Amino acid sequence: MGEMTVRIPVVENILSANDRMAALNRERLDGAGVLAINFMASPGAGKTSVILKTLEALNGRLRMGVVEGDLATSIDAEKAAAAGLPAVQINTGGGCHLDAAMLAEALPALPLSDLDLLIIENVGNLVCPANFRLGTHLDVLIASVPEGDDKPYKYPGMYRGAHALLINKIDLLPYVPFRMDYFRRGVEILNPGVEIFPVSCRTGEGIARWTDWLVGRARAGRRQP
Ligand SMILES: Nc1nc2c(ncn2[C@@H]2O[C@H](COP(=O)(O)OP(=O)(O)OP(=O)(O)O)[C@@H](O)[C@H]2O)c(=O)[nH]1
Ligand SMILES: [Mg+2]
Repeated sequence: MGEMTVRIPVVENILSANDRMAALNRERLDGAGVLAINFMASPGAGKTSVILKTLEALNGRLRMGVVEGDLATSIDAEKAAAAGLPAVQINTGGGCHLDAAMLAEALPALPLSDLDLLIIENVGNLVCPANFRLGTHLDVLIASVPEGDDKPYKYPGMYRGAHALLINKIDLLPYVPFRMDYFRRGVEILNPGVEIFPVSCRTGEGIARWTDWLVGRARAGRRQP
């Protein structure tokens, strides 16, 4: 028996245990009427910045909380808490992604019944987080202009699964080479019709369209049985 035939089933077992835990998280979130979003992006793309901008632009339309995934620090959770958000920190101890069990541990620390929206900032990484469902309703990918326009082609797994895509730092378009049509073509091949929001956390451009969409999704979720 080759090595691969032993290894592959082990990975599958780990993933299905994670999926079971993710289903429990989903039940808990649905029970509390909370729309939960998994923010994924490379390090520094602007996950925390988008969270803070979203809070500002929502202006009370949705009651929001956050879970901050990080290798080792609580820097982002402190920023969120300072902005007035209920925030929980998960440190992965060097792990490159959050998993459903980590989220299950974090949820009781949040006032779920007082929230409409929970944003989970995953660990900055364009590979690992795509493989672990958390039980969230929407996977949102945040790309950013300085990362380069080839990222959909190089990290297809992440782009394929996303329910929405933010392109952050569009204020930098005049300063860095980024072919928007080439980028969008790559996205379209992997994820046809995915909702795309070009935004800038620096200037605020595009943020209102994103938060209006979010409010619509949260309200639609609440109408579901
Ligand atoms: N020019 C510009 N800079 C931005 C924008 N959004 C975020 N930044 C900057 O990008 C850097 C990283 O932003 P963060 O929000 O910390 O990114 P992150 O994805 O949360 O980073 P990690 O949590 O470390 O993975 C910071 O210096 C931000 O000020 C933007 O729209 N335009
Ligand atoms: Mg961050």
